[in-house]
Amino acid sequence: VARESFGAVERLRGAPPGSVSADLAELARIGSSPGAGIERTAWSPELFAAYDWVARRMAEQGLAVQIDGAGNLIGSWNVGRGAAIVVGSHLDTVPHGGALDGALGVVAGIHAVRLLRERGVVPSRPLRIIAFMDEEGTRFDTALFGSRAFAGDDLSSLGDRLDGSGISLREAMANAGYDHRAVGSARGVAAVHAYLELHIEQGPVLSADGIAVGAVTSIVGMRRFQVELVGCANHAGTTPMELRRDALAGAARISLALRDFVRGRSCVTTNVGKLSIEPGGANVVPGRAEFTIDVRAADAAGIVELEDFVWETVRSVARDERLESRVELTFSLDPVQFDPSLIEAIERAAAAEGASCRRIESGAGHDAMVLGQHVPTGMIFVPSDGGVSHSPDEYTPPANLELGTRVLATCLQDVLSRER
Ligand code: HGY
Ligand code: MN
Ligand code: MN
Repeated sequence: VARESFGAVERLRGAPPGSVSADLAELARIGSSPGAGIERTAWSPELFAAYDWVARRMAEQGLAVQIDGAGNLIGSWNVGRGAAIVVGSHLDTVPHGGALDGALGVVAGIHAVRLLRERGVVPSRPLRIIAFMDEEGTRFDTALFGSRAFAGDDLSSLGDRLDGSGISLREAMANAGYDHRAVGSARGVAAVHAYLELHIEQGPVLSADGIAVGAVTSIVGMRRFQVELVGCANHAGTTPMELRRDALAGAARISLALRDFVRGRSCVTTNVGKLSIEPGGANVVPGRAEFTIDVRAADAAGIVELEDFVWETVRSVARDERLESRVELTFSLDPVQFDPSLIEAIERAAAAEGASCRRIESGAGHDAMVLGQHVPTGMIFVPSDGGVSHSPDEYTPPANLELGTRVLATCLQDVLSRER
């Protein structure tokens, strides 16, 4: 259940027309419902309505607009020569999401083009603004789908993934006019010179310390699992406690074991965020539980250790509770370090714009963690009020959104003028 919105979008709406903040408030109408925030899941009509809105904004800035075979929306300033500089993020959201996660990076990219034109900058290379398809993975557990396709990863095995209503990714793509077999055509990373992404921090650090800009140094490694436990549904009043094979009890034990394992360690997290049990009666012992596990660690050794712990914990709890278990690793990405010269370029750009800046690690995943495995990559964070994100209350003051956008534009200008 979404929390009551504190009017985050309304506060953005008060910003001057034509500003990044006002544009984000307008975009936030698409997929929003009262009290429940914004929901634009992968391949949904809401997401494509957002694409239409953004495509119009791209065209207004003179960008050539196309959508590739993986559903990535691309606006190109076809100028100069050689490999392109790409600015990206995403327009899909989590359930009950906010107005800024992802949307900021795309809208700010378009405004950065506007600022460069106003400053008379003619880029020496093509500049592309990309909204990557399905960063969140909310619907099919296919996080970072568009950026992984763009990077050339083989995603052909994901077509059978089902959403909550039993529709496969292949079908959802077909319904939207896309062919799952053509995803490979989206490979485009070879023609990228560097990648930049502006995003809200989604954590409390910058906001608590009153810092306007984060120069991101790294992103945590992530693993996601889908787990199924099968016990035996039975009468809740007559089945003796010691004879039960309760799938929910197993799921709860696993969730708590993971939590206890990472407590007291730094830079590691675990989360069980989706759980369903069957048959689902107040007077029936849960016979089946299905749930997700998301684990993250800042370094490579930490993520390997966590992954091993997940496999071992599910196995041992299932044995102890006399449950059958099935575990599938659905997503795996290693930690990424960003390009030192781009981190410095972001710091220079912040200084040039008079913005306070500090280096910061990201505990959230981003399209930049995919691109960063292939090309020089940098990320700019702006503060999240109270550290709130993945919530309708996600908010960053308009002044910070505009400042972050200027830092992005200045950083682009810097990178373009240096020709590394
Ligand atoms: O899951 C994440 O960290 C991101 O928000 N997609
Ligand atoms: Mn997110
Ligand atoms: Mn995001």
